[in-house]
Amino acid sequence: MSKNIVMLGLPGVGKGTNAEVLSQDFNLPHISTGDIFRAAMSNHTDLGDKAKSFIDAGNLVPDDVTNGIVNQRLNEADVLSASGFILDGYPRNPEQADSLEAFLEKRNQKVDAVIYLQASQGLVTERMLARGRADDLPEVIAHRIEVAKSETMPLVEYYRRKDNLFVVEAAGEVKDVYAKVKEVISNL
Ligand code: B4P
Repeated sequence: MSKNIVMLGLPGVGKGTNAEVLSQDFNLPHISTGDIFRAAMSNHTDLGDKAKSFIDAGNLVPDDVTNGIVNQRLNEADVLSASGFILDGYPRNPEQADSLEAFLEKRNQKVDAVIYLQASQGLVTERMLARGRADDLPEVIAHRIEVAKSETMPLVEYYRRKDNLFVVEAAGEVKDVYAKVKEVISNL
C-alpha cells in the first residue's frame, strides 16, 4: 500500500522534526512547504519575494501560490518513483486539502494517513521560542497560533470524517513522540 502521509498540528508542534526522521526510516520524500518558502526567501526568488510578507507577519501564504508549488513538487521524479510522500505543513486549510484531494484523485491516489500531533498552545509556544527562527518572535508566534486555530484546526474534523486521522500526543521527548508516529506508519 502507498504511504501518502500528511503531518498536521499547531505551529512548532514538531511536524518537521518527525517528518525528517520518518522520511529517512521509510524512504519517502519529505515535502515541507515552510522549508520550500524559506529556501526561496534566502535565494530571493519571485516565490520568496511573494511569500516573505506573509511569513514575516505569521499569515498563511495565499492558497494559489502554495497549491501550485506543492503540485509541482508532487510531479517531480523522486516523488513519482517513491512509494508515497510526507507532506509537512500542507494542507493548512480546507481549501488546500480539497486541492490536494483533487490532485491525487487524478492519479487514483489519496491521503493514506494524517498524523495529527496534538499539544497545548503553551507547549508549542515554548518550543518555538527555544527554536528562535526568524518568524519565531513572540507576537508573530501568537498570531500564527490564532491563524492555525481558525484555519488549520478544522482539518482535524475534515480528516476524521474521511477516516484517516491518527492522533498522536506530542508532549514528551522527541524520541518518544517519534516512536508513536513510527508505529502508526508501520501499521499502515
Ligand atoms: P512551517 O515551516 O510549517 O513551521 P512550523 O509549523 O512552525 O513548525 P513545525 O511544526 O514543523 O515544528 P518543528 O518540527 O520545527 O511554517 C512556517 C510558515 O510558512 C507559516 O507560518 C506560513 O506562513 C508558511 N506556510 C507553510 N506552509 C504553508 C501552507 N501550506 N500554506 C500557507 N502558508 C504556509 O518543531 C519546533 C521546535 O520544537 C523545534 O525547535 C524542535 O526541535 C522542537 N521540538 C520538536 N519536537 C519536540 C519534542 N518532542 N520535545 C522538545 N522539543 C521538540
